[in-house]
Amino acid sequence: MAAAILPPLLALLAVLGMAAAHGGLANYTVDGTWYRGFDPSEQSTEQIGQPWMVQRVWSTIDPVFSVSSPFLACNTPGTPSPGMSSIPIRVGDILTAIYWYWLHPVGPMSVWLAPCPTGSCADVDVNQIGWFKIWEAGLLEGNLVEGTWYQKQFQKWDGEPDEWPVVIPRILKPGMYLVRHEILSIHVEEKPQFYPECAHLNITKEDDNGVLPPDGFWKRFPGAYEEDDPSIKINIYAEKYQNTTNYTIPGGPIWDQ
Ligand SMILES: *[C@@H]1O[C@H](CO)[C@@H](O)[C@H](O)[C@H]1NC(C)=O
Ligand SMILES: *[C@@H]1O[C@H](CO)[C@@H](O)[C@H](O)[C@H]1NC(C)=O
Ligand SMILES: *[C@@H]1O[C@H](CO)[C@@H](O)[C@H](O)[C@H]1NC(C)=O
Ligand SMILES: *[C@@H]1O[C@H](CO)[C@@H](O)[C@H](O)[C@H]1NC(C)=O
Ligand SMILES: [Cu+2]
Repeated sequence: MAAAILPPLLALLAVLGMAAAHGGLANYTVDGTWYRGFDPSEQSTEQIGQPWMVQRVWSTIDPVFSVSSPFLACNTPGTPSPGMSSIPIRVGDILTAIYWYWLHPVGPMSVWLAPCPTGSCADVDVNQIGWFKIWEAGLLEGNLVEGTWYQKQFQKWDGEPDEWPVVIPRILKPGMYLVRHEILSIHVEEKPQFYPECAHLNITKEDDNGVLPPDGFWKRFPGAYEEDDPSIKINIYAEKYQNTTNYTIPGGPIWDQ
């Protein structure tokens, strides 16, 4: 299906020798400052243990297929890199995720935060802590197959890095947080592909009046999604969706205070 929609880009990637149409979150920027993430295509020994690393380790560009996988939280393996650092950012600032050659056009995207209770995100078990969603985007216009999804719109489609900017909520309590970016691609019928990556944030605020979301916004990974959720296990090419121009993003409401 992707081949039918995207011949020029696939041709470009064939030239570049990138056979697999997967990708991931490479780097982050805040206010023009770049923070480097993990690159699964580079030697891990040159990245793990480096003080500049802000992202948890993900060793493959392949998706996570199961809503019950422990790697749904922060990809595979999702472990912290020893001595890694965190991205300094203030509430109200824009965190921009930079993706390599993202290629899938269909499915929702979401951003989640989890406070690190001990103040050190390296000690956190990403499957045990509570996450809340701060941002999401799905189908912007048109139908499920040919319509414009944010996932299609955020891409430059010429091989250049793609940018995904998100504001840190202004009333958030400052502290150390994990940030989790997730792209869910649903272009293959009833075989959802989850692409999560996590980084560590040091969120600051001028005063101490910040808050956390109330009950009802907190989720776990795995746990946030049901296998039989019709938004996740979906065949977008089914005749019954022919004229459907709405899509319910899974995972519950966003906390967008
Ligand atoms: C991410 O940063 C590294 C190191 O600066 C750079 O080599 C790479 O091209 C960047 N990737 C993207 C997609 O911007
Ligand atoms: C977070 O940032 C504050 C302000 O710059 C700094 O004082 C603190 O040491 C940082 N904490 C961590 C764990 O990096
Ligand atoms: C979709 O709309 C077209 C044009 O109105 C109609 O012919 C078709 O039967 C509709 N399909 C479904 C599944 O409702
Ligand atoms: C579209 O909206 C209807 C009514 O709210 C809902 O039942 C349906 O599941 C939605 N369709 C999709 C694909 O999410
Ligand atoms: Cu892919």
